Amino acid sequence: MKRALITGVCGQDGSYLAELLLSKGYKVDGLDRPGGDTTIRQRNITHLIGRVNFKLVPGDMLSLTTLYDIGMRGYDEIYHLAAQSHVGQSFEDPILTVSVNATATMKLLEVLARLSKHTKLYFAASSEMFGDIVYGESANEQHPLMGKSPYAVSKIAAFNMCHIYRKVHKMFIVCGIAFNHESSRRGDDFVTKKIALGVKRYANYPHKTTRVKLGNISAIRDWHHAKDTVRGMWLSMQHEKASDYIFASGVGHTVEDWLNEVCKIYDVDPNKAMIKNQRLYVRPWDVDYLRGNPFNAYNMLDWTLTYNFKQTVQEVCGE
Ligand code: G4F
Repeated sequence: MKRALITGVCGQDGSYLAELLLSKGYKVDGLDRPGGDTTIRQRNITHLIGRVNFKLVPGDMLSLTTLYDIGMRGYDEIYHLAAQSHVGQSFEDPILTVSVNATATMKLLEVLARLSKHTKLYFAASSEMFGDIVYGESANEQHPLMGKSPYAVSKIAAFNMCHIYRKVHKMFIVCGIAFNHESSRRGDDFVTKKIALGVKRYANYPHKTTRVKLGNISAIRDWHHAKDTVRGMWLSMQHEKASDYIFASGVGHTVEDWLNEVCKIYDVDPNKAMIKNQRLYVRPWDVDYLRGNPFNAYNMLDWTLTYNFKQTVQEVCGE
């Protein structure tokens, strides 16, 4: 029986990944950072708590004790998903973002190199690392990294460090460069879920006070479903060679496209349901266009998408 650790198990990806690993017969530990309301924090994994082979391990990636314990447990596989993952918030607290996303990941690498070199590590990198891609083109794993936010820079630092440990310490480290991936378990402050919840509220109470307040709705993102991403994570860790993989749909849509699709579901006029360019939600420096080329994941991992754009929107809306 393989033993795996998922950091960030309470998040969207962590919860789907825990389900997948349990279905494959793994013994799964989930790192759970105490704090806030437990019911809210654990809402994505309530159905897993108490299940045989699933255990919550309290800890914090910022704690050296936690990192040391992880090293000492000698896991077969670690899926390192814990992060400050909100790009907008990274402008508000760049230091925390770098501490959690970059420095803690670097410490984890060092701990594993010293205490548990056989452990395979998956690092959740991000398409934000690319910064803008030339309009109309798509990024593969070799695309230059020109991050435009503290979040992006933190992920670039950790990504580069993963390459160093893969090369110098001969460790099995996979970097998954996931483009935007969504689901009904997405946090409420990401634009997809925010629109889904906001338009539904407007449909029920159509009034100017219930309109969804948005920032830049012309940004283009390459969205797919998070269940597909986590399958890619697992597949990439089973390949004989550790590598980098793009997880993307290869199709770009604007935030406005997402809004229009949600408005179709609730039968409301998008122009009435939202207010755009709200300063609070416009980023100091936004990535205008992101589209990925998942050829390597398709080719080397037999990774396929089971949700298209429309189905992803529907599932996020819970419809
Ligand atoms: O939903 P978002 O906040 O996702 P973003 O910034 O693309 O990042 C997500 O995907 C990355 C992968 O590419 C992950 F690495 C990252 O951790 C995260 O999961 O924003 C999407 C777009 C942006 O252009 C943003 O400016 O939507 C635009 N937007 C417009 N109005 C808004 C809003 N974003 C948010 N969160 N809230 C708004 O009101």
